[in-house]
Amino acid sequence: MRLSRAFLPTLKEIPAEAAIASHKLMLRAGMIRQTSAGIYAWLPLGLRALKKVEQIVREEQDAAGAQEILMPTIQSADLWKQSGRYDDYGKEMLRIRDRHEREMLFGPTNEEMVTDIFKGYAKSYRDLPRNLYHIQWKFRDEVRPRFGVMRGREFLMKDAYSFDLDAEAARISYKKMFVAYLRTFARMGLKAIPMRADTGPIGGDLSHEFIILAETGESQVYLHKDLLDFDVLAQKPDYEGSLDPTVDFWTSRYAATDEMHDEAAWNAIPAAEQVSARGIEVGHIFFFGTKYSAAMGLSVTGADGQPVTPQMGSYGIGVSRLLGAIIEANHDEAGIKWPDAVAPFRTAILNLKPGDLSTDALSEKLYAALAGDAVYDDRPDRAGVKFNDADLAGYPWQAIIGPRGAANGIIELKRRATGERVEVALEEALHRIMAP
Ligand code: 5CA
Repeated sequence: MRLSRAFLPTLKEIPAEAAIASHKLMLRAGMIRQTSAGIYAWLPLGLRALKKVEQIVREEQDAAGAQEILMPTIQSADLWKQSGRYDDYGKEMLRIRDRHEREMLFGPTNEEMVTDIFKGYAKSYRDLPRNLYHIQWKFRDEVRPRFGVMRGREFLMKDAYSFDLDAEAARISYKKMFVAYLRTFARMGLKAIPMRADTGPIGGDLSHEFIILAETGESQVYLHKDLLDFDVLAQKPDYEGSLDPTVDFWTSRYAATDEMHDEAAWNAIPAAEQVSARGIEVGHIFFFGTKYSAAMGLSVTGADGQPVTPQMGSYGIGVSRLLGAIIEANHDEAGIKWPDAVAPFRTAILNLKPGDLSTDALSEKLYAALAGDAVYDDRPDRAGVKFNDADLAGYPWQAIIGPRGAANGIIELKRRATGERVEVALEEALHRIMAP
């Protein structure tokens, strides 16, 4: 993307209600624009980062054996009356009437709808286990939408739903998602810690929240330091075999949010091994047995010919919230420091003197070689403006091309996360930028 033609509206004046770094930075860098309270439009830079996050979520769901579908945002109230949640959900649910005065709603989650869809096809034990997920916009009329995309009213969620024949099989489905979640967040450069959690309005008796550590997080969390040292990606997931070792490790060490905190268990941990921190909930998984399948009449024929009510779980990831969370965990005074895997563009090429034959030629060559995964700052602005904007938007690499270097084919490469700089020729610059 050439900045001279890009729709990348950086902001100098930040609205007073932007209280935390990620919200301020997303507005300043021109990633999002608020259109109503808690509702945002995604601008080109923000949308690219959102798509990167979404794709990592998708790949790990697919790898764990879940299958992608896409359910609508608008649902019929009838489904929710069947499960009994229509009245329970209260003012958080946005209720709508169509032209025939039929009661509809903008979905805050999809347990009812997916159970109804599955019920239309699943007849026998051979139709299970299955795990269906989608990545779709949700609406919850939060009392206090705040912190930008972190607590929005309209937000993008990945929600998966598992169907199993018995509780033991359902716990295996739960563990697969547990491992897939650890991998998903690790690939985004985040340390996400699973913590036993309350089940709230979703229900059930087994639940984990995945919390990433960040100073501005909404929850206070307590954990054993071993959990911070574990390298999730060094382990190859074994979704066909037994998943116990990984999950057992995570569940064997203390980790709790404020609500579930147990002072006695905490005090039993040596002080040097205790970590207390602030955290952001980026995912939440639930096992709730037959709560929805029974209420909605989902039943299949078991191997012995008897009817079986499937055991279910649901698994959510806050895809749009993750953008805020990643920025909370990766920024400094100057702006965002994107982890490579989720950066909207990997490189910013800063041509310090557009119109100069050698800077133009070298910049164009690098831009072509980076094949779309770069912004090219070809604007006729001062160098200082370009440096500031590149730091603010947080591209992992800056390729700085000035007339003196360019005359000798030299590019100054800056790593945004560390501030490290080297002067290299084009081939070497490409080599470093492309390195995995
Ligand atoms: N049906 C279940 C699992 S699919 C469910 O809805 N779980 S949830 O309520 O915990 O939401 C899943 C994830 O969505 C949360 O972990 C959080 O990361 C994200 N989320 C929830 N509410 C909001 C919100 N108002 N703004 C942004 N993200 C949100």
